[in-house]
Amino acid sequence: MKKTRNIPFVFLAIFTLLISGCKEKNKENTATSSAEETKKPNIIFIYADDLGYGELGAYGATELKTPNMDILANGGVKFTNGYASSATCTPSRFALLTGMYPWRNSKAHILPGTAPLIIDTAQLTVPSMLQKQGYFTGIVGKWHLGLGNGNVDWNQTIAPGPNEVGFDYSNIMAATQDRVPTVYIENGAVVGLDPNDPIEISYKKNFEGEPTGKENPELLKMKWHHGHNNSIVNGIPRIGFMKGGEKAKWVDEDMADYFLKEAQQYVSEHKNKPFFLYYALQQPHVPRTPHPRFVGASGMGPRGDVIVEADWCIGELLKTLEKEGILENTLIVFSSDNGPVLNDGYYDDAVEKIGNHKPAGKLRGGKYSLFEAGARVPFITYWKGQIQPKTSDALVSQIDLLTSIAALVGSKDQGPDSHNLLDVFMGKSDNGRKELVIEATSRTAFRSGDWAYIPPHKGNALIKSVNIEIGNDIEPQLYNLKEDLEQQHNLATENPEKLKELSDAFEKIRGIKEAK
Ligand code: NG6
Ligand code: CA
Repeated sequence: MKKTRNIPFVFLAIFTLLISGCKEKNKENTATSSAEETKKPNIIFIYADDLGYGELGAYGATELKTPNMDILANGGVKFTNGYASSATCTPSRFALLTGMYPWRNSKAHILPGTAPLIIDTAQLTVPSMLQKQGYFTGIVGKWHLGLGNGNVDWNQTIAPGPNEVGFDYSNIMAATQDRVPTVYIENGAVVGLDPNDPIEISYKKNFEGEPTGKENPELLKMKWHHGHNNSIVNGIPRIGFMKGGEKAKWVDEDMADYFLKEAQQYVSEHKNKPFFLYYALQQPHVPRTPHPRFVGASGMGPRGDVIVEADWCIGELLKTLEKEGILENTLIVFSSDNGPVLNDGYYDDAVEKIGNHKPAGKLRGGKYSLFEAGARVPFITYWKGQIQPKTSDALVSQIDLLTSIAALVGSKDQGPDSHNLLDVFMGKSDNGRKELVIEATSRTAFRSGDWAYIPPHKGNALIKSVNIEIGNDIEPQLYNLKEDLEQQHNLATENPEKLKELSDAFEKIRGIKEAK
C-alpha cells in the first residue's frame, strides 16, 4: 500500500530528475562545444642531443633505420632548412626555451654541472608562456641550463631551476650524461638520495681517495680519448668530480627507459588538461650506453645503437599518446640541439664502425661548427589530422617556436628574436625567416636566403680531437647553398656585392664585425 501511494511521487521525482538531467546535459553540451572550439592542443618537444641532419631515414639515411622518427617526418612537415640556434647544447637549449639568441646571454655556453641557472627567472619561456594559457608544463630529460645560484647543495632543494622558469614538473639530468652529478633530479630533489651518503661535487679538484679515469684505468669499462678522465661512475669516467650519493647514481644503460617511463607517465597523468612536455633525449651524446636490448641493433656500434634506442623511445611515446586518445590533439616538434660528432671524448667505435652512414648528410662540419652541419638539424612538426605531410624548404629556427606556439594557443607573448612562423610550422606556408644568426662556441655566422656568410674568425680551422672543421678562417666566407650545399666554393672574392649585403645585414643584427 505504502508503495502504491508513493507511485505519483516516484514519477514526479523521476520526471524532475529527467528534466534537470536534460538541462544539465544541454549545459554540458554547450560547455563541450565551446571547450572544443577553444580546446588547446598538447605540445610536445622531442629534442635529441647531437643528432645530425642525415641521421634519419626520412632525411636520407640508408644505413640506419629510424622508423619512428620517420613516422613524424613523413607524416608532418619535414624541414630541410631547420636550425638549432647553436652548434652546441646549452646555447641551443637556452634559445629554444626563451626565443632569444644565445649570443645575447654571455653565460650561454657549454656549462659544467655546477653552473648556476642561466635563464633569468623573470624571463619569458615557452613553458611560462604556456602556463599563463592554462597549460600544465613539464620537462623530462636533459636540462644543461644551470641550477641554483652558484653554490648548490645537492642534498637540499636545488633551486632555482626548471621549476622556477615555467615548468610545473621536472625530472632531469643536471648537465650532460658525461658530467657529474650523475643523478636524476625531480622537482629540485635528487632522486633516491640517502641522507647518510651526501653528494659533493667539484669541477676543480678530486675528493681524497676517490678513483679517477686518469689514475685508475683498471676500473673503466669505457675508455676516455680526450677529457672525461675525472670521477668514475658505472665504470665510465666523467667530466668533474663527485663523492657520495652512491644509491642515487644513475645506471647509464637504463637512462632511456627511465626518461621514457617518466614521459609516458606524465602524458597519462595530464591527458585531461592541455599539457606541454619537453622530452629532452640524451642520445646520441656521449657516453653512448645503449640498453643491452639495443646493443648491436645498428651494426654501427654504440652510437648507432643509441639512435635506434632513441627512435624506439619515440615510437613508445607515440603509442602512449594513441592509447590515451590524444595523438590527434597533440602537436609534436622533433629536432636536435646541434649537429653530429663521432669521437666526442670516448673510445666507443663511433669512428671505426660508421661505415657508409653520413650523420650530417651532405653538410660540411658537425657539432661545434659554423658550417651547415653545426646547427642545421632534423626539424619536424607533426600533428595527426591537422598538419598535412610535406617537405618544406622554408628557413626556420627553433628560436621561432616560442612566438609561433604562443600564436597557436592564443597568447600574444613573443620572444625577443622569435618570429611568428605558425603557418610555416603548420605546413600552410613556406614563408620562413629571411635571415638567421647561428652560433658555435662563442662565434657567430649568418644565413640569409640561400646564402651563408661566415665572418672572419681566428683560430684553428679543425678541432683535431673531434676531427671537425669548425669554420674558422681569417678571410670571410660566402657560400651559395642552393648551388653548393657542401660549402666547397667560397664566393667571397667572386661576389663582393653579395658579401657586403650579407656582412652588413649580419653586423646590423649582431652589433659587431667579429674578430679579424
Ligand atoms: C665538451 C666535451 C664533450 C661534450 C660537450 C658538450 C670534452 C673534451 N668534451 O666540452 O664531450 O660533453 O662538451 O656537449 O670534455 S653538448 O652537446 O652538451 O654541448
Ligand atoms: Ca648536444
